[in-house]
Amino acid sequence: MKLYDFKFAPNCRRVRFFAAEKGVALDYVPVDMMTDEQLSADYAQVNARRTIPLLELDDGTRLSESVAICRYLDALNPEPPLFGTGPMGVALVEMWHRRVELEGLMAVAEALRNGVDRFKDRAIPGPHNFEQIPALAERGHRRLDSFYDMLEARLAESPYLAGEDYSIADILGVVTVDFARAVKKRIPETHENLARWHAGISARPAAAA
Ligand SMILES: N[C@@H](CCC(=O)N[C@@H](CS)C(=O)NCC(=O)O)C(=O)O
Repeated sequence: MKLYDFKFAPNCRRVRFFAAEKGVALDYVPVDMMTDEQLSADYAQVNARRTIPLLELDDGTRLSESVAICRYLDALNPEPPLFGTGPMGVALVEMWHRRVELEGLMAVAEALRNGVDRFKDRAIPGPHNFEQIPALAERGHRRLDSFYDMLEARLAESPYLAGEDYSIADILGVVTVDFARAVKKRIPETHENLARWHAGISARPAAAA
C-alpha cells in the first residue's frame, strides 16, 4: 500500500503514527507541500480534492481522509485496538478524537493558515481558494489556550484521553500539540499532566514514524 504523504503535515503524521502502532508498513510517496505539489495537475489525477494523506491500494483503489484511512488499517489489523473496545470505550475514543480534531487541530490550522503569508488565499486546504481572515488567526491562538486547559484537566484525572487505554485520540493529541509549534504555541509550564502525557507518548517508537 502507498501513502501519499508530506512529512510535516499533521494529518499525514496521524496516519503514519497510527500505521506504525499497528505494525503496518506503507510505501511513502512524497508530495511536497512546500512547492504546492498537492495543487499540481499530476496530483489532481490522484486526488481531485488536492489533499494529503491519500492511501492507494495495490489494485489502484484510492482512499483519502486520514480517519477513513486509519479505520481501514484498523479493520485489516484490529490489534492493538486503537479505536477503543466495548460500547462505551469506542464512544469515548470517538468523543476525545473529535474534541482534539475540532478544538485543537482546527484551532492550530485557523491560527496558522490565517496568520502567515505562505497561506495567502489558501486559508483552507482543498480544491478551492479562500482568503485569509486575520481575526481568525488571533482567535485560533485563544482557542488553543482553552484546548490546552481542557487536556490538562482531563489528564489530571485519566492516564490517557479516552480513559485507561491508549488510543487514536492520544495519537492526534500529540500530533496537534507538536503541530502547534508552527504557531509558537507550547505546553504551558503550569500544565504538568499534559507535559507528562506528551513526553510519555512522544517516547513511543511510532511517534517517530
Ligand atoms: N480532513 C482531511 C484533511 C486533509 C488536509 O487538510 N490535509 C492537508 C495537510 S495536513 C492538506 O492536504 N493541505 C493541502 C493544502 O494546504 O493545500 C483529512 O483528515 O485527511
